[in-house]
Amino acid sequence: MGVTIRGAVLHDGWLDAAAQAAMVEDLRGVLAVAPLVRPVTPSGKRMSVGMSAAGRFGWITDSRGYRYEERHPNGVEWPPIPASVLAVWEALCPEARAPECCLLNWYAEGAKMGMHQDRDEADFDQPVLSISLGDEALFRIGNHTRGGKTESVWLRSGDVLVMGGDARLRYHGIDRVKPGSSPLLPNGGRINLTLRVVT
Ligand code: MD6
Ligand code: FE
Repeated sequence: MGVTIRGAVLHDGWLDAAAQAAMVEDLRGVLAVAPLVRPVTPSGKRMSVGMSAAGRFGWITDSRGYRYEERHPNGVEWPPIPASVLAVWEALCPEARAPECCLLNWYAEGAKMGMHQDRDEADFDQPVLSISLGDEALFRIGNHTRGGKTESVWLRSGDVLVMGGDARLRYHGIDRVKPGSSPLLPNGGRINLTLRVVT
Protein backbone atom coordinates (compact mmCIF):
# COMPACT_ATOMS: atom_id res chain seq x y z
CA MET A 1 0.00 0.00 0.00
CA GLY A 2 1.35 3.39 0.90
CA VAL A 3 0.73 6.84 -0.54
CA THR A 4 1.79 7.51 -4.14
CA ILE A 5 3.60 10.67 -5.19
CA ARG A 6 4.45 10.85 -8.91
CA GLY A 7 4.55 7.04 -8.97
CA ALA A 8 6.89 6.76 -5.98
CA VAL A 9 5.30 4.82 -3.13
CA LEU A 10 5.69 6.24 0.37
CA HIS A 11 5.23 3.78 3.21
CA ASP A 12 5.08 6.28 6.03
CA GLY A 13 5.98 5.00 9.47
CA TRP A 14 7.07 1.61 8.07
CA LEU A 15 9.71 1.24 10.80
CA ASP A 16 8.68 1.75 14.42
CA ALA A 17 10.94 3.49 16.94
CA ALA A 18 12.55 0.25 18.13
CA ALA A 19 13.29 -0.91 14.59
CA GLN A 20 14.77 2.50 13.75
CA ALA A 21 17.04 2.41 16.82
CA ALA A 22 18.21 -1.12 16.02
CA MET A 23 18.96 -0.12 12.43
CA VAL A 24 20.99 2.88 13.61
CA GLU A 25 23.10 0.53 15.76
CA ASP A 26 23.72 -1.68 12.72
CA LEU A 27 24.72 1.39 10.70
CA ARG A 28 27.22 2.45 13.36
CA GLY A 29 28.91 -0.90 12.66
CA VAL A 30 28.97 -0.13 8.92
CA LEU A 31 30.48 3.32 9.54
CA ALA A 32 33.16 1.88 11.83
CA VAL A 33 34.47 -0.06 8.80
CA ALA A 34 33.58 2.39 6.02
CA PRO A 35 33.69 5.93 7.42
CA LEU A 36 31.70 8.81 5.96
CA VAL A 37 33.34 10.87 3.24
CA ARG A 38 32.11 14.11 1.69
CA PRO A 39 32.73 13.45 -2.00
CA VAL A 40 33.71 16.05 -4.56
CA THR A 41 31.66 16.08 -7.75
CA PRO A 42 33.30 16.05 -11.19
CA SER A 43 32.61 19.82 -11.33
CA GLY A 44 34.84 20.24 -8.27
CA LYS A 45 32.17 21.04 -5.66
CA ARG A 46 32.25 19.25 -2.32
CA MET A 47 28.85 17.70 -1.54
CA SER A 48 27.13 18.83 1.67
CA VAL A 49 26.08 15.24 2.33
CA GLY A 50 28.48 12.70 3.87
CA MET A 51 28.45 9.26 2.21
CA SER A 52 29.30 5.65 2.90
CA ALA A 53 27.89 2.35 1.69
CA ALA A 54 27.36 -1.32 2.38
CA GLY A 55 27.06 -4.27 0.03
CA ARG A 56 29.11 -5.38 -2.97
CA PHE A 57 29.22 -1.85 -4.39
CA GLY A 58 29.36 1.69 -3.07
CA TRP A 59 28.57 4.76 -5.12
CA ILE A 60 31.46 7.18 -5.48
CA THR A 61 32.01 10.55 -7.04
CA ASP A 62 35.31 12.32 -7.55
CA SER A 63 37.11 14.30 -10.23
CA ARG A 64 36.91 11.25 -12.53
CA GLY A 65 33.11 11.09 -12.40
CA TYR A 66 30.23 9.18 -10.82
CA ARG A 67 30.42 5.41 -10.57
CA TYR A 68 30.04 2.29 -8.43
CA GLU A 69 33.17 0.85 -6.85
CA GLU A 70 33.81 -2.37 -4.92
CA ARG A 71 35.96 -0.58 -2.33
CA HIS A 72 35.74 2.45 -0.08
CA PRO A 73 38.10 5.27 -1.16
CA ASN A 74 40.36 4.15 1.74
CA GLY A 75 40.75 0.70 0.11
CA VAL A 76 38.55 -1.50 2.31
CA GLU A 77 35.73 -3.62 0.91
CA TRP A 78 32.30 -2.27 1.79
CA PRO A 79 30.78 -4.10 4.78
CA PRO A 80 27.74 -6.32 4.19
CA ILE A 81 24.27 -4.79 4.09
CA PRO A 82 22.78 -5.30 7.60
CA ALA A 83 19.99 -7.87 7.85
CA SER A 84 17.69 -5.23 9.36
CA VAL A 85 18.02 -3.22 6.14
CA LEU A 86 17.70 -6.20 3.77
CA ALA A 87 14.45 -7.17 5.50
CA VAL A 88 12.81 -3.91 4.38
CA TRP A 89 13.73 -4.61 0.74
CA GLU A 90 12.46 -8.18 0.98
CA ALA A 91 9.15 -6.99 2.45
CA LEU A 92 8.50 -4.15 -0.02
CA CYS A 93 10.29 -5.30 -3.21
CA PRO A 94 9.75 -9.08 -3.18
CA GLU A 95 9.88 -9.35 -6.99
CA ALA A 96 13.15 -7.48 -7.33
CA ARG A 97 16.66 -8.90 -7.47
CA ALA A 98 18.77 -8.68 -4.31
CA PRO A 99 20.21 -5.22 -3.65
CA GLU A 100 23.92 -4.84 -4.40
CA CYS A 101 24.41 -1.44 -2.81
CA CYS A 102 23.09 0.28 0.26
CA LEU A 103 24.19 3.88 -0.08
CA LEU A 104 24.26 5.78 3.22
CA ASN A 105 23.78 9.54 3.05
CA TRP A 106 24.40 11.63 6.16
CA TYR A 107 22.80 15.08 6.45
CA ALA A 108 24.29 17.28 9.15
CA GLU A 109 22.56 20.60 9.75
CA GLY A 110 22.31 22.56 6.51
CA ALA A 111 23.02 19.64 4.17
CA LYS A 112 20.84 19.10 1.10
CA MET A 113 20.84 17.19 -2.15
CA GLY A 114 20.25 18.77 -5.52
CA MET A 115 17.77 17.41 -8.03
CA HIS A 116 19.20 14.30 -9.70
CA GLN A 117 18.32 11.02 -11.38
CA ASP A 118 19.74 7.73 -10.12
CA ARG A 119 21.00 6.31 -13.40
CA ASP A 120 24.40 4.76 -12.78
CA GLU A 121 22.76 1.32 -12.46
CA ALA A 122 22.46 -1.13 -15.37
CA ASP A 123 18.83 -2.27 -14.96
CA PHE A 124 16.20 0.45 -14.56
CA ASP A 125 13.50 -2.23 -14.17
CA GLN A 126 14.84 -2.70 -10.64
CA PRO A 127 13.49 -0.24 -8.03
CA VAL A 128 15.43 1.97 -5.65
CA LEU A 129 14.21 1.86 -2.05
CA SER A 130 14.96 4.66 0.39
CA ILE A 131 14.81 4.59 4.20
CA SER A 132 14.77 7.81 6.26
CA LEU A 133 16.13 7.95 9.82
CA GLY A 134 16.40 10.98 12.10
CA ASP A 135 15.40 14.53 11.27
CA GLU A 136 12.63 15.20 8.76
CA ALA A 137 13.55 16.09 5.20
CA LEU A 138 11.70 17.87 2.45
CA PHE A 139 11.83 15.54 -0.57
CA ARG A 140 11.00 16.94 -4.00
CA ILE A 141 10.12 14.84 -7.03
CA GLY A 142 9.71 16.07 -10.57
CA ASN A 143 9.85 14.73 -14.07
CA HIS A 144 11.91 12.52 -16.37
CA THR A 145 13.79 15.55 -17.61
CA ARG A 146 15.13 18.46 -15.58
CA GLY A 147 12.68 21.26 -14.74
CA GLY A 148 8.90 21.49 -14.88
CA LYS A 149 6.42 21.21 -12.05
CA THR A 150 7.43 19.25 -8.97
CA GLU A 151 5.74 17.92 -5.83
CA SER A 152 7.18 17.78 -2.32
CA VAL A 153 6.65 15.64 0.75
CA TRP A 154 8.28 15.55 4.18
CA LEU A 155 10.10 12.27 4.81
CA ARG A 156 10.05 11.36 8.49
CA SER A 157 12.09 8.92 10.53
CA GLY A 158 10.96 5.39 9.74
CA ASP A 159 9.45 6.27 6.37
CA VAL A 160 10.30 4.10 3.38
CA LEU A 161 9.99 5.37 -0.20
CA VAL A 162 10.12 3.05 -3.22
CA MET A 163 10.94 4.48 -6.64
CA GLY A 164 10.16 1.89 -9.28
CA GLY A 165 8.38 1.73 -12.62
CA ASP A 166 7.51 5.18 -13.95
CA ALA A 167 9.10 6.85 -10.91
CA ARG A 168 12.45 5.10 -11.25
CA LEU A 169 14.07 7.79 -13.40
CA ARG A 170 12.29 10.87 -12.12
CA TYR A 171 14.40 13.77 -10.94
CA HIS A 172 14.32 14.14 -7.15
CA GLY A 173 16.24 15.77 -4.33
CA ILE A 174 16.23 16.99 -0.74
CA ASP A 175 15.63 20.74 -0.30
CA ARG A 176 16.23 20.89 3.45
CA VAL A 177 16.29 19.01 6.73
CA LYS A 178 14.43 20.27 9.79
CA PRO A 179 16.81 20.35 12.77
CA GLY A 180 15.51 18.89 16.02
CA SER A 181 12.51 17.20 14.40
CA SER A 182 13.35 13.65 15.53
CA PRO A 183 14.63 12.24 18.84
CA LEU A 184 16.26 9.22 17.15
CA LEU A 185 19.83 10.51 16.78
CA PRO A 186 21.27 12.06 19.95
CA ASN A 187 23.04 14.88 18.12
CA GLY A 188 20.42 15.33 15.42
CA GLY A 189 20.90 15.03 11.68
CA ARG A 190 19.46 12.64 9.15
CA ILE A 191 20.47 9.33 7.64
CA ASN A 192 19.08 8.22 4.30
CA LEU A 193 19.69 4.72 3.00
CA THR A 194 19.09 3.86 -0.65
CA LEU A 195 19.11 0.24 -1.70
CA ARG A 196 19.96 -0.45 -5.33
CA VAL A 197 20.54 -3.26 -7.78
CA VAL A 198 23.67 -2.14 -9.61
CA THR A 199 24.47 -4.73 -12.32
C1 MD6 B 1 17.38 11.33 0.37
N1 MD6 B 1 17.08 10.22 -1.68
O1 MD6 B 1 16.27 10.97 0.74
C2 MD6 B 1 17.79 11.25 -1.05
N2 MD6 B 1 17.07 8.23 -4.63
O2 MD6 B 1 18.19 11.80 1.15
C3 MD6 B 1 17.32 9.88 -2.94
O3 MD6 B 1 18.13 10.46 -3.63
C4 MD6 B 1 16.58 8.76 -3.52
O4 MD6 B 1 14.86 8.81 -1.88
C5 MD6 B 1 16.45 7.22 -5.22
C6 MD6 B 1 15.29 6.69 -4.71
C7 MD6 B 1 14.75 7.21 -3.57
C8 MD6 B 1 15.39 8.26 -2.95
FE1 FE C 1 18.41 9.58 -5.55
